[in-house]
Amino acid sequence: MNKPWIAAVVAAFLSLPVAAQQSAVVELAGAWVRALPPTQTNTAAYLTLTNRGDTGITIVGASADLAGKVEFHTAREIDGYMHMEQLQDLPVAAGQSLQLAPGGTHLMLLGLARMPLSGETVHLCLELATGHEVCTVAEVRKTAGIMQAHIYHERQQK
Ligand SMILES: [Cu+2]
Repeated sequence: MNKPWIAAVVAAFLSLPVAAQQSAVVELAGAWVRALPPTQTNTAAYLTLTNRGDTGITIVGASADLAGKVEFHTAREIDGYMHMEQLQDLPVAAGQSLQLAPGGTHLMLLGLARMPLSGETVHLCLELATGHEVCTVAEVRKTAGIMQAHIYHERQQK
């Protein structure tokens, strides 16, 4: 419609070779999704992301099977209660790993079409600031109790 929109498309196209190069150095490992009771419409996903490249990367978006929307959250304990805060992006410096794990930063799968079952797999993709995507297959694992209680419990054990 207007010019900034066209410029963005051209810029995305021009940056493709760089993006392809970057995706090769982003490694996703150990991805899993927490299976909650079927009445729940949201759940969390965890994984370890390693930037094996020599430049920093920024994860700006994510998507997953069944989820209407995926957000980046970080869990923090305030006055003895666990709170989740949304993060806009996840920067990962060159050579660094980012651990998305219970009790800390995680992917929040919102507006699920249905809760995935234990033993199923969920296709999970992360979008880099370059516009490229890196994807992985996450294993769905069951858990007892509600997510908040579980996060708190795991926190206590550290
Ligand atoms: Cu969350």
